Amino acid sequence: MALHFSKYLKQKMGYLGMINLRSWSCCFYQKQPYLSRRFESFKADKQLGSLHNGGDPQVMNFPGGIVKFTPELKFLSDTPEERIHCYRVLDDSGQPVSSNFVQIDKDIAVKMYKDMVTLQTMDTIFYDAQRQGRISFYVTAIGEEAINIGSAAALGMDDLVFPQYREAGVLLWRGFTLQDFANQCFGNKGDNGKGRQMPAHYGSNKHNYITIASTVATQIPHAVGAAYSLKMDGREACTITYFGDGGTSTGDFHAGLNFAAVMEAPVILFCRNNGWAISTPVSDQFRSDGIVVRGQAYGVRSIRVDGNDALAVFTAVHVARKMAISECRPVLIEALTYRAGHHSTSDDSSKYRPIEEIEWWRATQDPVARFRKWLEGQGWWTTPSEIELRDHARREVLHAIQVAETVEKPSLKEIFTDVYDVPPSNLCDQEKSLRKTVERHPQDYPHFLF
Ligand SMILES: Cc1ncc(C[n+]2csc(CCOP(=O)(O)OP(=O)(O)O)c2C)c(N)n1
Ligand SMILES: [Mg+2]
Repeated sequence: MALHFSKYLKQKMGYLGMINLRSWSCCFYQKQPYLSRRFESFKADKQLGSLHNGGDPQVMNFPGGIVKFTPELKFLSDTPEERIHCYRVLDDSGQPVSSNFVQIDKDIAVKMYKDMVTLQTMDTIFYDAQRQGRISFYVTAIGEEAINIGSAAALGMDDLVFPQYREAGVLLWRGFTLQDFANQCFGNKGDNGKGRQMPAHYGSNKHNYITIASTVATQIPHAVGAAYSLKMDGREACTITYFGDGGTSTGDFHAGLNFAAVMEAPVILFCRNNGWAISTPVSDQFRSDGIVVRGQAYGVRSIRVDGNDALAVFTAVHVARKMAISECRPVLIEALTYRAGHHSTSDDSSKYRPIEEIEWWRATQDPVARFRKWLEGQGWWTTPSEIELRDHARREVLHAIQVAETVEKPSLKEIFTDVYDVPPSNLCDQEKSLRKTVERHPQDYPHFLF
């Protein structure tokens, strides 16, 4: 993406000597006639206005825009009088509370539900596979199935996804098979990443899903830059990036939001506020009213939604996507939810939060059960279809694991390929040293192929 973008700029810069700036900017924006600067005073021909107040002594045209004066010495409050409301469509029992949502047809709704159940099943079985020592690591999306599938269903396949690590469901929705997931987790020859990543760090070119890097929030600037590139190319697509509440304490989050706002990048910034960043509760993470209020501070349109309500998530992303693409602007979504599982297989959350809290969320706020009730209310789902789906999903996941276990690992030489055209000498030395180690201790490396 970055390469493509710099090539594009070079081409444009090359032409600059031949055309005037006005026609350059016309060709630049021709596919987005709706583009306009939101801060008038940035325009060069308006700069004169900043030298006076247009005859009104109560205002001043500062470089960032016109500001009114006040004799009142008033600090902005640190807490709002009321917290930002949370958009919801379905109540806890799956009943619509209003008709203010984007209608979805039966086929899509049923696929959404099937994928939510498949994700839940995959998570449960893969988690157990780690406990049995068959894979080394796993991270579940338990409790966040509506966020995963509701958002994925509202996107176009050309939209690029920049995930954190709890969004395997987006990839599932796009057609990554259970066998693909299992191959990655077992790091076998069928893994796109050639076994170089930790389990559950998926990536797929084919599905426009950028490979997961669990260095928290690094994906945010990437998504913003890629969105900017899509805009430059006049593409009818946006990017979406997911991150947790913990991710918002990084510099990357703030740099990303600011860049997206200023450069008017068509990106959906999707925060999964699940209450916890491993053992850090949100009360130790920030003092603001969550994440949604930060959007306005950066000049980004924002909404807070119920992350356990698949219809609310679908609707918010559907509308955000339209705004991002047609108006060329970023949109921030804060989805309130709860991480109903442990952080990962390396965690035991009962050590830092009450079991009753986890059980309450699982029992009363399960997004899968809520969406099922709505489907049943529509007459689109029955108990026999539920039994068949769960049985089918379970058998498919177990089969995928059994197959993945028997597929051989990528050869050892693959560790050293795909980065350098001609590997540097230190890498060649490392390869020699690794080969010697494996030869000396074959019992410790039974799966290595030379
Ligand atoms: C830059 C960076 N710092 C620290 C970590 C260690 N770490 C891994 S996950 C995590 C918590 C992230 O929490 P959050 O963003 O809320 O996502 P969640 O796990 O709740 O989905 C941390 C601190 C990391 N992976 N990367
Ligand atoms: Mg979190």
